[in-house]
Amino acid sequence: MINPYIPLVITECMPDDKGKKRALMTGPDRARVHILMGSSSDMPVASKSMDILKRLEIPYAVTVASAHRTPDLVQRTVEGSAAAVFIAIAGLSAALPGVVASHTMRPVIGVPVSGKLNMDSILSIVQMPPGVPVGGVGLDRGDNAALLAARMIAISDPALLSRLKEHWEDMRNKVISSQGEVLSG
Ligand code: AIR
Repeated sequence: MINPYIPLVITECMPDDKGKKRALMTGPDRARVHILMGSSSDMPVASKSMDILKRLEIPYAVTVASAHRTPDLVQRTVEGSAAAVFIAIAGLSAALPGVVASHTMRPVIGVPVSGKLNMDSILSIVQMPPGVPVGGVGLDRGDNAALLAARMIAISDPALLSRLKEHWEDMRNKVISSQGEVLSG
């Protein structure tokens, strides 16, 4: 039985002896970004965040905790986390980012998950009351949440900033080469 108070996955990417990146399991104190999701059904969106964090070699933790079904677990997860930034992913009445922000002074990025309505989760994240700020990205945009978290951490981490710039350059090159494909096709 998994202890729900211990984050499910904590990954740190380190180069192995062949210079290839490999994922390592490590302790919760090493995570710099903590991803919370309201349900395991939000995993496809969380995976987008994890892919970016792995690529940028940012250690992260992941916990499934619901603002409504397990509010105590949300509080304990936030209070027990050493992460610099939280990414909170939820659909429907997406209270999770706001509840996380009510338990910490660290920045929280909310990711609304798509469903039948979509505006329900978007507005739940964007319409926070004055005094409890939550940043928001687009519907299902776990990737952008991770990139925004990386930009926050990169303010005081020059090595991460250069990895972010490489990522940006790759994106730029893809656009430029797609232009060539359009012209030749
Ligand atoms: N949710 C879970 N607890 C509170 C909320 N708002 C959200 C989850 C998920 C949706 O409800 O974040 O997007 C449906 O959850 P499930 O577990 O029924 O698939």
